[in-house]
Amino acid sequence: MLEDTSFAIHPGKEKQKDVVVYRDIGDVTQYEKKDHVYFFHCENGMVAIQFYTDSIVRVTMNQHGRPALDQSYAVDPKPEAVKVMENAEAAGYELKSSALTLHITSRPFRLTVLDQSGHTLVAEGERGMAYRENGEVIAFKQMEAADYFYGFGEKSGHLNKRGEKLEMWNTDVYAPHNPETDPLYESIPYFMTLRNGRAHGIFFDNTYRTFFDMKSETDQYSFQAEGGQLDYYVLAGPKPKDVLKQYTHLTGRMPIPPKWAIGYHQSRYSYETAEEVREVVQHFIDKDIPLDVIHLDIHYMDGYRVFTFDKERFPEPEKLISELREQGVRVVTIVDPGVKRDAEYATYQEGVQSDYFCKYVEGDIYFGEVWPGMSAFPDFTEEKVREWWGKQHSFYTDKGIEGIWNDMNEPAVFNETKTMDVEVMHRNDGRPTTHRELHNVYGLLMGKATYEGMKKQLHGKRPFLLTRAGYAGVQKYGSVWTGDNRSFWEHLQMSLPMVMNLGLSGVPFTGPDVGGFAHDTNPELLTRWTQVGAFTPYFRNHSAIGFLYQEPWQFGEKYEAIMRKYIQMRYVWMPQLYSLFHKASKTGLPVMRPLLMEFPEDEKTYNLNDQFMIGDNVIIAPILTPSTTDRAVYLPKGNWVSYSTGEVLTGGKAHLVHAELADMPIFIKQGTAIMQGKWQSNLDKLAAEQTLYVYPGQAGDKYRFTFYEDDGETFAYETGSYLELEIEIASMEDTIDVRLIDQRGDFKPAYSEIKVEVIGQKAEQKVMINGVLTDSVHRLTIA
Ligand code: MIG
Repeated sequence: MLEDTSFAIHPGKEKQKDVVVYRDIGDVTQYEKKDHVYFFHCENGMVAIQFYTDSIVRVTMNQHGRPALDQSYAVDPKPEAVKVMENAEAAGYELKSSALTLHITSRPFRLTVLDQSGHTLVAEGERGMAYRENGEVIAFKQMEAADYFYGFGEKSGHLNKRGEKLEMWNTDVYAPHNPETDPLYESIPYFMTLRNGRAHGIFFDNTYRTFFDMKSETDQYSFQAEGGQLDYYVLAGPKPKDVLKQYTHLTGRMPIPPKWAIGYHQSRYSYETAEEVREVVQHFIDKDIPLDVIHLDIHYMDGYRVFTFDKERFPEPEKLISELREQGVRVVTIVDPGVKRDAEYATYQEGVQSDYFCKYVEGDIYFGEVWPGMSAFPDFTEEKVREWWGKQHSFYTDKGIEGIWNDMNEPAVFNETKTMDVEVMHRNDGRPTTHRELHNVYGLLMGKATYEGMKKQLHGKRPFLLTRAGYAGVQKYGSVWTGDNRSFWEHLQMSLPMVMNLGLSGVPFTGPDVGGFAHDTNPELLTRWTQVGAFTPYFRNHSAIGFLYQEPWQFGEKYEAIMRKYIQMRYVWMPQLYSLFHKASKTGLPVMRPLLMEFPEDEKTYNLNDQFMIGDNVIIAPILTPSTTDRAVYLPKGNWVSYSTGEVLTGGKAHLVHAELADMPIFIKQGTAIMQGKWQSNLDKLAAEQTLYVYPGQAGDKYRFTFYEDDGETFAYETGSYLELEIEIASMEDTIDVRLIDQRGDFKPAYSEIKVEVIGQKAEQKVMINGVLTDSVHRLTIA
């Protein structure tokens, strides 16, 4: 390939510069308020401003006419009734809610958004909102020297995206993911800016191909789309956590997953027969390695036809599934969107006869080549198609399956463009529009169809969905794995900022293929990766056809023992993790977070890529390079206790810590507590005992957290069947006071009390439980 040689930079190849002329929205000619929306008629179009809440304002520019305000694929809630003070001055307008102030100048239209204390959040300079004759829309915003940028969904590279230009166009990328590999499978056109400890967000709700440019200019950034409206929301912050709450108020929050989905998953492309599957599961049982889920990749199907099982490789799927279930293991099956063109295949017949497939405007079905050969693609932009697709899943639920894995839903097609023809015309519930506009929501809508269908058919049980492609709001339907990574140490390293930025983008349940998908893994990499996996929200080991098998026992007893320890540790930490998943479902706050989320005042955390937090008090600092047993760990202010040695390290600086292969550095903040269970066995994963580990702090430290528990698999929590314990730890000179401040919900767990263990109790300190001094054994009794 000439393109892979220096020919690619041949001087004669340099293209002529494109002539790019942006037309500014221009001067305000008329101002009008209608149904709580402020409309600014301008020379070259119209801008609508609408408050969603006190701290969320939406700005929509349409160069053709009145902005459409009801066509979002991501935002469900309606605007609240926000009290806005309006003020029209000679030079412009002021709109003010309790949290946001908007200054608008009218010649030309320029917008500045400030927070309630007068800090500028988003400002326009010489350039503001504009468009091109080809339909592109763009917003230029001023960039300050102190700005750091996060979010943007699923991106390779580092945590802070300043200095980068990013693209959103859902793409199947098998080629090795590099720092420059962009775009990938998910499009989340959203980011958070952190500036001097204060954060705000922008959600650019546009489904076309979009670009975010924090690179080309030093004092200005821009976001742009190939078409559609310039439609964006400014989120006031002021803390990173506030921004997350605001963003997920708009785009929704993850429903609490079934507990089993938070456990360990084993996958392979593919376990090819029922015997092989049984054998793999049996190994886990025999070796006492925890396993909640085994995945069936494409080989389970009959000729890659979705909603079928191969009769020879998987002759009695119900039997297999129920037997595995008795061993404590569930099956998740892959489902791709492509439906094989086969006149004798029921799903295809039905799709054609009922007109469910994507078509060209002329009426011909679009066919693309994927695994099954020529295939048609359901038009998920239609409600009736989503319902039909959802119903097909009774094929799986009838056999005892509760989880589905959506792959190739960018959609990926084997051709030059890697996807569907952008001229395909989606019917889109009566507002026909091309694939060019809706490409980025195809996977989201497939996920919605699948999740909602599964939910109906599971009669009260929680479904689990794993999806590769998505758009803003994907968290409402599924968890996301980061696609086809490789067994490189660099990919282990890159997975940390990637998962953290996904968390900052509202998607809390994500993780990479542990061990690496393509390429041969090696024992040390797999071991280190499994240690990290035990603490990433989604934990699945998966590998590709043609490469080494990488189940935890594949490389001998030494490595197996360490992986067993860490996979079991996942279950020891389950009460803590499950409480954090619950919190994420309520607030949008991610389970796995960058340190900047908890320490936004500490600049040292702003681009910390090789450490992360679980909740607000635990720092994980994994080893991410080969033959390494020491690493630097940055600990923010406070004192931090090593989980494995009990050693106390002072924060506000970096430390050199030691960790043999059998160990991964974990630190718990003094003055806080964590909740732990016990690993029982694959047959019985519910810990009968819970322990609250208290790490006393300085006199005067107080820490409050909520422990959450429920049945782990139904929606009964929606009607009160849960247990929430509000626990407070107060550290004092001579006492450590552990208090149950509040208990909510009527779920009765298997245990009736929680053991309390104090780590690092001083000789002069006594322990009080609910105000009563206790001796050696401490217990919190559940009412
Ligand atoms: O490109 O179904 O990312 O996890 O094993 C192959 C086979 C299609 C891509 C997914 C990968 C999966 C594989 N799929």
